[in-house]
Amino acid sequence: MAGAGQKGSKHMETVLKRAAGALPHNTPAFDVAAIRRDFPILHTTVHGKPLVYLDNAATSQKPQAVLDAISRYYSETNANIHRGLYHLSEEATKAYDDARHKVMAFLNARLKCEIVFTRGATESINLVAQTYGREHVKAGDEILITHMEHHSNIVPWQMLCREKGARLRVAPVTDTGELDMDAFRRMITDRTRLVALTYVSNALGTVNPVGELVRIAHGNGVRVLVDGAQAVPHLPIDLLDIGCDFFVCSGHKMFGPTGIGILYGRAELLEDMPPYQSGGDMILSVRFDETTFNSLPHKFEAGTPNIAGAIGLGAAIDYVNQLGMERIAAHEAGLLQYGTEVLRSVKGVRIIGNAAHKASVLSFVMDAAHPHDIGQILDEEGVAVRAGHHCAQPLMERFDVPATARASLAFYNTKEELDVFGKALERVNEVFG
Ligand code: C6P
Repeated sequence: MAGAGQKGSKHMETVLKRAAGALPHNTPAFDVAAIRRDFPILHTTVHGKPLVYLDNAATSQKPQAVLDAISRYYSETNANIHRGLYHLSEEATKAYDDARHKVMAFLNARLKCEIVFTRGATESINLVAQTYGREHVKAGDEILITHMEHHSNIVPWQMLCREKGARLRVAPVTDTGELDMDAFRRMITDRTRLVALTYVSNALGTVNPVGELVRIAHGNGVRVLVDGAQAVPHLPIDLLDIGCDFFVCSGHKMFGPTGIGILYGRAELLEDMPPYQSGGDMILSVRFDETTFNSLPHKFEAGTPNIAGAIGLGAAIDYVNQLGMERIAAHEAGLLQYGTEVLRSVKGVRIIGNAAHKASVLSFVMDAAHPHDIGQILDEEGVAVRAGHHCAQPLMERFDVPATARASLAFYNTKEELDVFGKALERVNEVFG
């Protein structure tokens, strides 16, 4: 499963060993039927057909445990946090704080104060660009990204470069959709101030060897932000092992609610960064002539936060922990393999993104139909996929396609669903062929 680029990466070795099924012999079977019972939406119908949800990269579905945690919070504990001395407020504050602890443990961060709650991956990247970036990037400097970034990991850096007179450089991807490692090495120069790259590409599924990339960048004294939005739902994450300086992800892609996200930053970096937004809760004291900012992570959480969102995210983490991220990765590796075979068996399909190491994304085009038409026929069959540029327009250009259709998997998907997907694609050929 590992690509050449991953060789020598201790982190990747760990991930692959775990995902390849190197689990204890007594590990119970992954009971997908039972798991599916935890997700009410998976039992609904669309156009009279059972829903086959294959748009997990856009957002994941939520287990009942998450829905219950949010409902319980609002019906039993709702109060503002860090403000009241009364029982409810203390309970809400504790629940919010517990959620932060769960995130820290889930990502294997060093300290709870290194976990900042945001609205999502997009806001987390903007936070770093507008604080760390503005402080450290000067005219003539360079920021290095890759050709497979989501717009959220392009535009904030582009805007920062414009503002500062810095240069945005883009490491190329190969025809199979892997990062060109030699080019990446060459493109880190003494002008590079920051590398920002995705762990897993949302449009190709490529898993980048982030541990190795961080070591290369750090070897040149360059800080690294890893966009983990498409990695956290599929792979066990070990931030201490990866060693990056910043890591971002979104709750809604990891079985939690929308409107909650995570920024991880090394404490010493967060400590030095100016606040992003200002207002209540991010201060220790305010006078009209001076304000003292709060300690980490509160300095970056101005105003009343998404308390219910954080609690829901904590419940989502409890849920996937009980399944085990290693078992999730192993199950999904089997599904991805099966889905790839299904796609290969359909006439006129071309898969976009054939990296040796991929996670849960099947992006493709068909001779017979435009991706939007594919999406529509699939929808008629109850199959939900995304069709479009996936907020990765430069990548579409790189592969010379206007758009792709994209099926993206989660641990609750089954081979039977992929058979329905395959049959629906045959119908695309019948209708348009
Ligand atoms: N990708 C997709 O369908 P937000 O919107 O902030 O939760 O996540 C942004 C984001 C950042 N990085 C990557 C790699 C992503 O895939 C996404 C979101 C969705 O592919 C919606 S465009």
